[in-house]
Amino acid sequence: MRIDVVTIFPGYLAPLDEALVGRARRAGLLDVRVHDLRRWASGVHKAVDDSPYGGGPGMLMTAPVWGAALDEVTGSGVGVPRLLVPTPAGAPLTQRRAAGWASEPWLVLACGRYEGIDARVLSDAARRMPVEEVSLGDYVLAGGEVAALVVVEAVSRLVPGVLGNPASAELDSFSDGLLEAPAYTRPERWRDLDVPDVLRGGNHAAVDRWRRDRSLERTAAVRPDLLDALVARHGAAAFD
Ligand code: 6GU
Repeated sequence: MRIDVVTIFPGYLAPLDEALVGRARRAGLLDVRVHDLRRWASGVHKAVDDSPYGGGPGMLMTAPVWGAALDEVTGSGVGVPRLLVPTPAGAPLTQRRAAGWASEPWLVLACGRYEGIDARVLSDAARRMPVEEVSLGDYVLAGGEVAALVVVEAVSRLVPGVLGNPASAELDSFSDGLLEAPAYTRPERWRDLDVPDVLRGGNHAAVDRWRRDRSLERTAAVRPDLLDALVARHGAAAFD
């Protein structure tokens, strides 16, 4: 899978050299390319922003700069990519959306800064490729770069071969609509705290039941909205 990221702060994407994503890139499973938007800016100042029509605070990133960048980047491969634009005005990032994007051959992430990007950039891109605006949640970041890191990591671990053990993706929080149960490893006793007996007993049905109960308990405590959604979808059968 190919992923291009366009940003005025390419250094912000340095973590993509590390850990799971870094390893997947070196293994040839992911082709990640980070581009400096200023390459497509002109004039001595290489400006990428201007004040908004209609007034208001802050600056907007301009259409000519983003247009030139996206023309070149999205035209540099086989077929057309899906364009993802991180913005607090986007649809919430979910495991379902990440899983959908993980089966795409090519994603391009356009990172905005300041008050965002001239709206015509996405209108124009949408004439040639699928475009989605995506948000991490209900709070405001200074720009799309951190969100791009989040999207790349959430998607990458669902690309076949990237995770050592593909079963770990299935056991994740959210894949069954519940948060994961607490987990333990050696030593059996640590600072007078013991690993729950049931996990050491070898009764797999009992372990499954215990984990399901702790999942429900934890979800009810911190994410009751997820339980409501599960009941709306499956009714009482959700808890069988
Ligand atoms: Cl994707 N971008 C920005 N700038 N702020 C955010 C966000 C994205 N998601 C939540 N807050």
